[in-house]
Parts: sequence; C-alpha cells; structure tokens
Amino acid sequence: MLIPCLIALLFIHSIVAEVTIKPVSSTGFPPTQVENLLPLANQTHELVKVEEIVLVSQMDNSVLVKVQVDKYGVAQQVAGFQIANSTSGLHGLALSTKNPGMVWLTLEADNKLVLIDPVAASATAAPKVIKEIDVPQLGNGPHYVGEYDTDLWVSLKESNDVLRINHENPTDYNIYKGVARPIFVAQHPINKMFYSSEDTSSKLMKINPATGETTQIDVDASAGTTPVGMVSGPKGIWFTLLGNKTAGTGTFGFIDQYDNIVYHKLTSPLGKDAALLHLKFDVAYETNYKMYLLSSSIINPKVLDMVIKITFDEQWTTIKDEEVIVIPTQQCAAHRLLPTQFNVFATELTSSKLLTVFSP
Ligand SMILES: *[C@@H]1O[C@H](CO)[C@@H](O)[C@H](O)[C@H]1NC(C)=O
Ligand SMILES: *[C@@H]1O[C@H](CO)[C@@H](O)[C@H](O)[C@H]1NC(C)=O
Ligand SMILES: CC(=O)N[C@H]1CO[C@H](CO)[C@@H](O)[C@@H]1O
Repeated sequence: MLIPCLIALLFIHSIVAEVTIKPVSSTGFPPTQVENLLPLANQTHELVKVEEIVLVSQMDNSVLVKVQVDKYGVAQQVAGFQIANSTSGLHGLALSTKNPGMVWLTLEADNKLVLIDPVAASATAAPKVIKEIDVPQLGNGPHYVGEYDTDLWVSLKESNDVLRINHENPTDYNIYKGVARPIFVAQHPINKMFYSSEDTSSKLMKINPATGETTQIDVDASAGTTPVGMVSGPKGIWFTLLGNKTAGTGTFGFIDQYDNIVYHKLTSPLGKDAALLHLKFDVAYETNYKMYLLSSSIINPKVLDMVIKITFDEQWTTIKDEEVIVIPTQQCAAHRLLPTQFNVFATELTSSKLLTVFSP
C-alpha cells in the first residue's frame, strides 16, 4: 500500500510545482575565454588571419602553425609546419595587399623575407613559398614586416636598423640607422612619415622616406619606458610602454602629425600598473572608438597578463571606459593581439596557447 501512496504523493506534488524552467539567451554574459592549445614550443609570437585560418609564428623552432577556427576563434583543427630550418627564427607575419590572401614572413636568423601562400582552404595543407628576398648586406635580424604598396618596411632588431625594400625590385632599398632595438614600424596616417619603436633605448625613430632624414624622439621618462607595440590609428601613431623589469606604468602614447606626444594612463585597479606590450584597434573603431591593449609578463614576472579593452570619446582624447580581462594562464608572456569582428585573439609566448576572448 505504501508504494502506490508515494507515487500518488509525487504526482500531486509535481502538478502543484511552481518552479518553472525555460531557456535563456546568452547575451549579457561576461566575455568567454578559450585557450586553444598549439603544438608545444618555447616561444609563440605573431599572428595573422586569412579566411578561417589563423597563422601563428613559433620562433624558437621556426614553426608556422595553421589554426582553423570557428566564428569565435575556437580551434577546429591545428597543424604545424617547419619553415626552413629549426634555427631559421620565424617571427614576423603580415598580410599582403598586393597579393591578396598571401602572407609575408620574416626569418630573423636567416635574414630573409618570404612571401607564402598559406593555402587557407585547408588547415593541414602545407603553405607554399611564392617569393624570397634577402635582407641587404649589413642589415641583420628582420623582426616586424609590413607591406605598404610596393614597399616592405622591416625592423632589423640585431643591426638596429629599419629597412625599406621594394618587393617587386629588391635592388631598390634604404637602410635607416636606428638605436637599440627597433621593434615595430608604422606609417603616420596624416604626415605619412614612418616611425619605429626602439625598446631598450626608450626612443622613437621618425623616418622621412623622401629625404632619408631620421630623427630620434625621447619617450618621456616620467610617463614610462620601453616602447614596443606601435600601430597606425585614428589621427596618428599609437604605441605602448612596457616599463622595466620591476614595474609597468599602464601607459600608452599617441603621436600627432606634428610629433606632439600625448600619454594616456590607465586608471582601473589592475590597469594602472599594466606592462603594455602590444595594442590593436577594434575592427569597428571608427564607430565604436574601441582599442585593445595587452599587458604582458614578458620582462617582469610579477605583472598580470591581461587583455584591456578601452573605449575613447569621439575625439580620441579621453578614455571613457576600461575593461580588464585577466588571461587564464598567468606568466605566459602574452605577446600579440588580433581583433576580428567576433573576438579578439592573443598569443601566449611561453605557454603555446592562442587565447580567444568573445561574447557569445
Ligand atoms: C624549450 O627549451 C628547452 C631549453 O632550451 C628545450 O630543452 C626544450 O626542448 C624546448 N621545448 C620545446 C617544446 O621546444
Ligand atoms: C622601473 O620603473 C618604475 C616606474 O616607472 C620606476 O619607479 C623604477 O625606478 C624603475 N626601476 C628601475 C630599476 O629603473
Ligand atoms: C644549416 C641547415 O640545416 N641548413 C638547411 C636548412 O634548410 C634548407 C632547406 O630549407 C637546407 O637546404 C639546408 O641544408
């Protein structure tokens, strides 16, 4: 008699239950982070995206990783390819605009610039070499590469120079002498001059390609030290200050068309001491005024590895919002950023991971 009695009780109970359950939409959730594991390497550096493939350079073993990703940057398939020898020092990656879909690489130890077809239709298909350009004599250590019409601009990290070389006619080139050590090169959107961040001397080099004149500009020591990340952006050149081995200053700079520099200091509790290594503007920055900054433990193991999303006012003069996203794997020496329409990627130098941050 007990069992039918219990069933009857349960039945009655479920009829009168007031707890309701229904699906919810995921909008309004905080950003989700997924760390995609890459083939193990000691140094995972730069990245570009071609169609559904993210290409990632691993420098210590000169491996190019192809990561096929979904809309939010979550890996579906991963394959690594030896580029030249394990000692060739694959580092810089840049999309070609003259050859759409093709990608420039730097082989820092082999002193070569290489144009490849990444064969983006398949993650597992090996990339193909289209063109090789030797860095001219006395130049050494091609690090960053960027394509500007028929020219490549390249930082030469070992010889402390910046190289301009015509990729259609490599006998047409200039080497501009800098100081230790040119990392990035970027063209000013208004005055059209080229600038380079020289990290260990805490200077910025300005190059006038028409006259060949170069100028060294000091970073204001009261703002911070060690300029690294540098990109062309709204109204000028934007660059980050990494700080020193013991402190970050959460500061990045803006260079206007007359070389006036404005420093912006983050104010959020985690942002104010960030060690800013790299920066990128959102793909829709012209309408949403957003940029991303990367804080990295690369020279100071005590700082947090973070992606920091900044929103400016419409004049790009005042920071209106700072959103700090702490990277799950700390001490990863976070290295480069790449925003897309649906996510932002970051490479983790020492942990062989490609982070994606997105809002589902
Ligand atoms: C990383 O470097 C160490 C020391 O040089 C080496 O023993 C190890 O094999 C490297 N690991 C990878 C995955 O390349
Ligand atoms: C490192 O940077 C901080 C902040 O700018 C500064 O106070 C400190 O003196 C610097 N340390 C060294 C060793 O230069
Ligand atoms: C030093 C060394 O191992 N060199 C080799 C690098 O790779 C090329 C082919 O990509 C070989 O021809 C070299 O012998």
